[in-house]
Amino acid sequence: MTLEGEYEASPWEWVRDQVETYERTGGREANTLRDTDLPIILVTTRGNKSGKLRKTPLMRVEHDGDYALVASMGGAPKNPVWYYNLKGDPDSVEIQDGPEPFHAAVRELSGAERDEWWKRAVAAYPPYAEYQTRTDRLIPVFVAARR
Ligand code: F42
Repeated sequence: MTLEGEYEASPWEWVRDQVETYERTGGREANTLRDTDLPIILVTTRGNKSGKLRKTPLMRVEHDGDYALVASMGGAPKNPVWYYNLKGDPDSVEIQDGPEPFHAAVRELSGAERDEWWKRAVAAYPPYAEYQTRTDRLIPVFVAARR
């Protein structure tokens, strides 16, 4: 299934470029975080105000076919906007990890389940641990499963 709606690119140039190249090459290029060899995925959400489709690269944290989505935003004091998009419309989500996107169901984690996925997230991308020390908010973690 493909989400219906108008796509609005990120205002951040490096993010916009990564999304464009990843999609154009079916994930063969622009599939790592810049200056690293750590893999990323693309997540499509629906804007909670505009209703437009937004595409967000995130680090790839995969386990048994499910993915953690870590709303770290580099340890900034505020959640990224896509956090609110996911909360507002958790049914309008697509994940791309390779050539084709797939429709996903997401939910925010808490307690032991969050702890378990947080460990996986830090194993995949160690700077998440440092990001947590920079902010008072508990960095939100979602799990996304193929529908
Ligand atoms: N960010 C993370 O939080 N975690 C990661 O693991 C991560 C990895 C990563 C890897 C590669 C890469 O290129 C980027 C990576 N990022 C990661 C950054 C991530 O892709 C996002 O850019 C970042 O998290 C910020 O997300 P954001 O949703 O806050 O994006 C801002 C810049 C943005 O797009 N703002 C738009 C704008 O026009 O200002 C708004 C987009 C939007 O969704 N608007 C809503 C709407 O309805 O359309 C409503 C807006 C509102 O006012 O509520």
